[in-house]
Amino acid sequence: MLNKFTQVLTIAGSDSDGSAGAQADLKTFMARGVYGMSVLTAAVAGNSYGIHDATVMSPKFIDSQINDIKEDFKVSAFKTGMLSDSATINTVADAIADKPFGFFVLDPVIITKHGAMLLEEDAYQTLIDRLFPLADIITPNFYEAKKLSGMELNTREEIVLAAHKLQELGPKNIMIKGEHADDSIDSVEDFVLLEDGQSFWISEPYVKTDHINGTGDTLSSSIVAEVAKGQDLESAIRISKTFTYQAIKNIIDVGHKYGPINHFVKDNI
Ligand code: PXL
Repeated sequence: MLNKFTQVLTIAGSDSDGSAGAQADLKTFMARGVYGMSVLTAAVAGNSYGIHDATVMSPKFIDSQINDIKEDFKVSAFKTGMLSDSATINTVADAIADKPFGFFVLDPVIITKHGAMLLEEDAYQTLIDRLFPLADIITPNFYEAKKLSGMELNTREEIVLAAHKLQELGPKNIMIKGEHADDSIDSVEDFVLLEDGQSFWISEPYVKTDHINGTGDTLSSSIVAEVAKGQDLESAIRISKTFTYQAIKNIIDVGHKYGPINHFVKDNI
């Protein structure tokens, strides 16, 4: 008997060190038990010390990759990660306008954990105009939420307001990932605003480690996998938070500086 797997897709950049981008997405898809595919938008040369070079795929080549997936596969859910510039965003938006790939998790990747910029500043508005209206959920980190909402996020009230402001720009659901501002705080808090107006905070203990490359990519691709397998969105978010937390907590010793998280982690989640 043929073993039919749930099929999912990431449209993202390649990271040579395997810690982030499409590589982290594919590892997450594998760990969460779904068949993963990848359309590459860009490739970065990087290692655990940082990103040292990058190249952007041509719109034509991105379009060819998306068409090849469309023609052959039944994708249940997908995500976007690094989209570099307006030309890339426009290409992806045009190619997915007919909604070929199901549930859409938009991870609005702007900056890496260590400060490398992965989206040109003049493309923020293109992202909002072209992809926000198509997104089922966006998962900005603290910095990205500030940039995209144009708000300062100093209090919980401001984070809630920013989530509503972002929702008005088109995405159905919003997850703003918290930052760990200072060492006296021992948890990280994310805020989720759902399509029906319900909202909740999720708190996880803070893990003091340099091995956090690919955290956001892993969370968003896990949400893709769990929704594709049939979980409702809130359960998919909670399962994915736990998986990501476990992958951070169970450190693997790879690279000399800012290492990857652990996609091998096995858990009853
Ligand atoms: O984690 C954000 C990210 C996304 N995509 C690519 C990356 C990174 C971070 O390094 O390299 C390709």
